[in-house]
Amino acid sequence: MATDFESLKREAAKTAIDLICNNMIVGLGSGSTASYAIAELGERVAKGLKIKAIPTSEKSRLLAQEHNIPITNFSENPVIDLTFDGADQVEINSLNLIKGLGNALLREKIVARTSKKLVIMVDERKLVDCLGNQTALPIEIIPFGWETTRSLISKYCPENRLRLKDDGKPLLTDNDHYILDCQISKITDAEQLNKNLKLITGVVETGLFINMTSMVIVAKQSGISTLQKEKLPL
Ligand code: A5P
Repeated sequence: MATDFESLKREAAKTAIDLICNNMIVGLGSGSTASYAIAELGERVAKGLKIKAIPTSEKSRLLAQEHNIPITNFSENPVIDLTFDGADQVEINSLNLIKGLGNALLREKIVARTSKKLVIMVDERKLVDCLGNQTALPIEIIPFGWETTRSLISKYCPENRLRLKDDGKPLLTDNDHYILDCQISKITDAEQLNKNLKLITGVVETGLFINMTSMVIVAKQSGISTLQKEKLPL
């Protein structure tokens, strides 16, 4: 029987939402798994759960509004208790991530670094021994002079291409930036690569999330399992 990955993502999303308690400030991730979680959170809010949320993309903001989830901001609430989000790849041992396939990596990283706990929800296809290979590493860059930024990035990631929309024009993120998708067969030192890329003027952020993950909820056909570095109540 074919695996129903959408059901697996929904299961992971429900497990993440079970971690949310009254009065928490909650970071809302982006992408299809996070959308399931936002819908589930909306149901809990309708039943009386009291939280406030900070979304990581305009799409997630709209979804949260549709589900009547109260939205807050960093001036009212500078610390987030828990953020749930998806990922494009999870490195099993380190829990380092590649994120940004859905264009939201910059806000996702700002929200993640402001969160006491970052809970990642994935199905088992996203788990890897080493980051890279089939999943491109997205890098958010400033449109001005992007060609020159790209040639500097090429020193570390020679195989890269500008992310385009269906009409062939460059995709603009929620922050009006471009994204460069870098194909790297094996990212053996993600921390150093992230540092090197961030030193290039014109690079705004990379999709490498290093030492940020508190817990990964993995939905498999055989059930839910968790990977974590520190103990969290489930
Ligand atoms: C958004 O920019 C991404 O970081 C997403 O969190 C990531 O692409 C996972 O999305 P899915 O849950 O749709 O796989």
